[in-house]
Amino acid sequence: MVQLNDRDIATREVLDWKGLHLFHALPSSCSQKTRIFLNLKGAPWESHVVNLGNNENMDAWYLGINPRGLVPALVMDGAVHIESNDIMTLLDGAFPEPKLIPEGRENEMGDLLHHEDDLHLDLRTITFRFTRPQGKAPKSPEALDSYRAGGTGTVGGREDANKKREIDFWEAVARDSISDEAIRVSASKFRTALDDIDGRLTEAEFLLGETLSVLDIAWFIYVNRLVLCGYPLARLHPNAENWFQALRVHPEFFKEVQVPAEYQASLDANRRQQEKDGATLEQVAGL
Ligand SMILES: N[C@@H](CCC(=O)N[C@@H](CS)C(=O)NCC(=O)O)C(=O)O
Repeated sequence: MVQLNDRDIATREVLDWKGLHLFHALPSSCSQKTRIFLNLKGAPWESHVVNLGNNENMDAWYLGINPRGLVPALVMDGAVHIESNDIMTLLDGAFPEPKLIPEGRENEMGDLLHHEDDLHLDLRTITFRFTRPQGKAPKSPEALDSYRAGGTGTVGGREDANKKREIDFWEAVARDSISDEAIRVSASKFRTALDDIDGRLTEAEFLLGETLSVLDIAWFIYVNRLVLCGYPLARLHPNAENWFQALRVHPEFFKEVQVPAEYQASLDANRRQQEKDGATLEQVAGL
């Protein structure tokens, strides 16, 4: 569980905030997860939108709240929590209705969420290759300098390696763009994970049995993103497709995955270009 220590936090004003405050970005997958979770809980929360397109997450003020410079981050009665899965786990205790981590299965859930989180950079790799035109560095050198310089750099009182991992990722994308091989590796991890999910769904309505859990929320969001990138879910994992479509119509889920018309138009233009080049996700990854 990642709760920040007092000395990790440079933006001191948040220590006085009462109630639930979520820092999040509209199209961010990890933010979508936490918003769906909060919708299901019906818990009151205050929204603080962080614009990733403008690199607001890399400025000193936000890094003073989350030294990793990532969204989401939760401030609850002056305590700062980061990591979307940890935030949902914490809030499941604080707002027990409906229970979204089944009693007695906390350790199993912890392992399954850990596995999901391990795939996050793979999701980002696929996203940045298939949802935007290639050839332009996603983060400017100036933004990365600000990212390097801001915040305490510690999490839980210790030097944190995650920011460097993020900067390495953005620099590698700027230098080498995202190779076909990187796509094959990431897509194959998802194919394996989704085979497992498909198997689980032959026997039950949800991933952990007959009731909805945090694991469904987390994988719903990953699947949503993969489908947006052109992953052939219905062909490869028909049970997962049915589960995904059934969840998607629920208002708590539906409203968080709406794509603004302008963004959809740019996704469609990218897809047409990929089709012309014979370089869709299906083709590059050999799915
Ligand atoms: N393991 C973290 C990952 C958080 C993360 O990578 N968030 C992305 C958005 S989904 C982000 O903040 N990206 C920063 C950027 O795009 O500049 C979590 O689950 O909260």
